[in-house]
Amino acid sequence: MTKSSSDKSTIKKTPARFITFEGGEGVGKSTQAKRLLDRLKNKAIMAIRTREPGGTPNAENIRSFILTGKSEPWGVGAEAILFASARLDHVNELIAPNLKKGTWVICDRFHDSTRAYQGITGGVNEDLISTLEDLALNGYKPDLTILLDMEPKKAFERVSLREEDASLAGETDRFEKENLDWHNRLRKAFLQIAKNNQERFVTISADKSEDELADAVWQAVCKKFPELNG
Ligand code: T5A
Repeated sequence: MTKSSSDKSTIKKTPARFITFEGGEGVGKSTQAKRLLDRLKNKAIMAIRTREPGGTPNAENIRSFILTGKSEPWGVGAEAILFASARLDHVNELIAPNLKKGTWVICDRFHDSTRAYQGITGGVNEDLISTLEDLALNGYKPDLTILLDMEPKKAFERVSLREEDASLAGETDRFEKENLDWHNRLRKAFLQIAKNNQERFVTISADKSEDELADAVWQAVCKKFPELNG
């Protein structure tokens, strides 16, 4: 194959990768997931963006049940099970089929969120979290997880700007109402998970402009998957 014809076709043939974004509320995960999708598409890579909880009709139903607060009286353990149920459907119906056909998958939150929110911060037993993880992932562990790290107080300032829209849509996130101390513990939980899984995680400070952050994310993705450098 000549050098001039190799770039796009080589990239298209790279194995499909599974990339997740994690972090606290409002750190910019959704924004950066979109930006990464655009960059991959510019490289002629087939890719989709999805989110958790959600991503499939069944999982979106569970999302709305949890985030509108209906599951709160059931307790944090039941919520961990609900998140895992949504995840199992998401993996089986959307993530696995796409990876199998060679499409990269970018997911806005995944199993590390259950470990951080319901496990370390919420107090659900670590063994139960691991069992739920095994069940829900069905072998589909992310190849790369990007943790966007930021002081919760600053991230809340971002979230507050669009709070009005969120309530109009009828989906007020029940976890946003936890106090600052809880969110500081959540931040530490994510950092701890990243430290325990260094082969998979890259932690990036999210306290920068959208463009700067998009560049930092792209750099991390290219470092992990050098085939992107063509
Ligand atoms: N949950 C989820 C669990 O408890 N357990 C689980 O297992 C799972 C999967 C999900 C909730 O469920 C919990 C966690 C959550 O509480 P969600 O609505 O998906 O609910 O909540 P978040 O994931 O936190 O989504 P957010 O939209 O609140 O945060 P993002 O995606 O991190 O932030 P984003 O990109 O939407 O940006 C927030 C605002 O900031 C602006 C954006 O325009 C937007 O207005 N912004 C920036 N502003 C300045 N500089 C930047 N660099 C910016 N980037 C974005």
